[in-house]
Amino acid sequence: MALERTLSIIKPDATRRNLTGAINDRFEKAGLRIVAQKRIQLTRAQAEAFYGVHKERPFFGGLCDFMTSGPVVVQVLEGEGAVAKNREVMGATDPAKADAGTIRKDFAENIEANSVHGSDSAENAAIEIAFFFAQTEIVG
Ligand code: RTP
Ligand code: MG
Repeated sequence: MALERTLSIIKPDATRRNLTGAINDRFEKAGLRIVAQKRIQLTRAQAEAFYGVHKERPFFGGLCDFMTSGPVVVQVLEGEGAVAKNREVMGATDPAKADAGTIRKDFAENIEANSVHGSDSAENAAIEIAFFFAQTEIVG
């Protein structure tokens, strides 16, 4: 499997509860290397643009409210099959349905405040990484 990169976001419910280090520990123990990272406050426009694919969904407004409710940590994770590996470590969107030992099972509050985002394909990963990072900010 090829070395891949994926975009991860530690969401406001997790930064609020000081879980950044605990979540990063899960990534690193799974063999994902954090090759870029910054803590930022998303603007409403950034949240709406980032989640533009969901704009017709009923949860879109609430999701943008939540994602701008506090700081997030955006990061680039690198590893063999990083996109799928990260989704595996994150667990299902709804923590009630997530497997034991996953980040969402152990830390998420509910289906919306679910602690982490991870790109869902290599193609979207490239788009999402470019949304937040210049090439010079990523050091593999
Ligand atoms: P993500 O994009 O954040 O990695 O999560 P995902 O692929 O597992 O879930 P997705 O379907 O892309 O949904 C994006 C985010 O929207 C919120 N959501 N709320 N209230 C709801 O029913 C609902 N469904 C989704 C979650 O924060 C989800 O991660
Ligand atoms: Mg998604």
